[in-house]
Amino acid sequence: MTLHHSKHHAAYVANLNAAEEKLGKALKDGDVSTAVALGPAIRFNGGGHINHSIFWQNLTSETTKPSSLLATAIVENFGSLDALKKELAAVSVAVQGSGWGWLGYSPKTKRLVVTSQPNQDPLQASTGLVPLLGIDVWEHAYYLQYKNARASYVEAIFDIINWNDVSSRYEAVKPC
Ligand code: MN3
Repeated sequence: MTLHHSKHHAAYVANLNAAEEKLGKALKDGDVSTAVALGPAIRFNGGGHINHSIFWQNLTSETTKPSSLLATAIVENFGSLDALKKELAAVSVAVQGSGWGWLGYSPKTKRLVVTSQPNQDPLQASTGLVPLLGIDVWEHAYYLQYKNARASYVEAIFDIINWNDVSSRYEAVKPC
């Protein structure tokens, strides 16, 4: 996790800063072609920064549990917390190649949704879902400790989920 934070996340930030600088110059120069060409780099590195910023806050060494509001929503949408974990684990493990498993909130349907995104595609900008809990299933997230056993990594990560953070994110967007 230290390497993941200090090297991988740091690289997304450094590359995003570089792309932002080029974008600023291109826009100032009226160079629309260069500005448009920077789109993929901004999506990838900006997404990497957004996703990892959520990921670190989603994790804790302390024992936490969903707030009563989130717990109620989980039961309404999935039947139980165990059922949510099972669905989120299955979707995360099934990501082809690199990507993220997500628990999100849909402002449109007012429901909790489990889904996944490829690469570093950021959930909200890509789908409109508000990200509550993200599981990084890039190999860099687990290969050092778990080798190729993505499922074991995903199973273990549920032991360190910061449900206080997930609950805060839910309560910030849920309808009153
Ligand atoms: Mn990562």
